[in-house]
Amino acid sequence: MTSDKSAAAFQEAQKYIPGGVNSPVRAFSAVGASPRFIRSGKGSRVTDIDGNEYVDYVCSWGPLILGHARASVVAAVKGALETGSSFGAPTERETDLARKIVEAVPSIEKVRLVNSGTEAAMSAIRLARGFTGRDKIIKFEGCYHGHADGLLVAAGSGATTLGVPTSPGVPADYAKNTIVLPFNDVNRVKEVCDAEGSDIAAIILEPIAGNMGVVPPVAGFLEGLREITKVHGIVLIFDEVITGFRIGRGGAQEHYGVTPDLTLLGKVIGGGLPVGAYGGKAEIMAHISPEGPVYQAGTLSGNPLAVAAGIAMLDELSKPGVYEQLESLGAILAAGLEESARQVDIPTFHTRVGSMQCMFFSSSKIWNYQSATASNTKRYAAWFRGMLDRGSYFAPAQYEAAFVSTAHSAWDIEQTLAASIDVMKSL
Ligand code: HOZ
Repeated sequence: MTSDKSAAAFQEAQKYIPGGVNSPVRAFSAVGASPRFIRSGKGSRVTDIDGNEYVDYVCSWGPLILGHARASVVAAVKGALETGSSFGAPTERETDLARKIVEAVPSIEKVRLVNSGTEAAMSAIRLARGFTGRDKIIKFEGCYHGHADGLLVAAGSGATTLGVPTSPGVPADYAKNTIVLPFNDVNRVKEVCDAEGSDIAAIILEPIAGNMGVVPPVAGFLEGLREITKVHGIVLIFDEVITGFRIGRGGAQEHYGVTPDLTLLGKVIGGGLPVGAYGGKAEIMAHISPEGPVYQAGTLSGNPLAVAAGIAMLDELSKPGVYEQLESLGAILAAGLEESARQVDIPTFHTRVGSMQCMFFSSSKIWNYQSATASNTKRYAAWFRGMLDRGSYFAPAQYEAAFVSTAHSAWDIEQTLAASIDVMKSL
């Protein structure tokens, strides 16, 4: 498999774009490779500019739960484009998407559409602060909530991959209001809230961490947070940018039966176009401008193309059998990858919830950031490169998730598992 055209395109891109990419992890620097430049995607597969085809387990980092260029989504976007791409004025479609979100997600009574997960997180934190009149927030090590100041503290995803979990450029004055605690340790949260709960506006977390690899919550963690936040009047925020409409229509909150006060959405609800959303109790959302005094706005918020894609996506996800299919594909992939490592005695630890999963190259159990970041990232990198050469495109970093979509077939996964057996033998 040659990648000369991608290599040349990367060189060219580096002349004009920092690091040659518009989001750091795409540069493949964590896996000692040069990124493939993608020409097109259809269903479960992407094709690079050298003509190589890959079974894609990145799925645009989560949004493409129906695969690439799904006919209904394409038709919806084309239809919307023909009637105007942006108005900066309300449209009925926005209400339609909002209604679908409210109907599906247990915690959401009202929702505001924005343009990205980062924007959703930043706005929800401001809202929680405005609502409570408090400044401090608690976040968890390795959880990633986008790149706003104050949330880019002990952050996962590319920030961890590239060794800058707390970025230069985040003022100490911002970071000091962010209390960072270990994921899955409810006792530490209780201690901190017992000491300074009346100063804490919000606890924010990914209910299933998806940016330090995939780390599900241990039994009692989410329930414990719900209880503590109720006692201290703290706003509980679930960042379901990855898990929303992926783990099920009601997200991780429905799966685990724990209802937060506010929820962040993104990825799936935009069908692959730039969208984010935050929503929750009407009483809290009433503080958002123009209903209330907490300001947040955006020219492209509720953009007609993104909203049309989101509606088409959510309509397909409401058909019977979709999540069962995703569960079964995810299980086959996870079991097969595990078996490929076991056959050659390479220690791995596998985590999975439905259609999101991670294979950690680690002999220990993974339950938080510390255990996740003790993984053998060099081995992941070697496995990643071997898989790429054999036509399977996984995330170019250990600390990310692998996703399946409804477009993945049993044959796709079979091909990937055969490749993994081969690659594991070569490690
Ligand atoms: N933050 C994303 C991974 N969790 C990366 C997004 C991208 O590079 O597209």
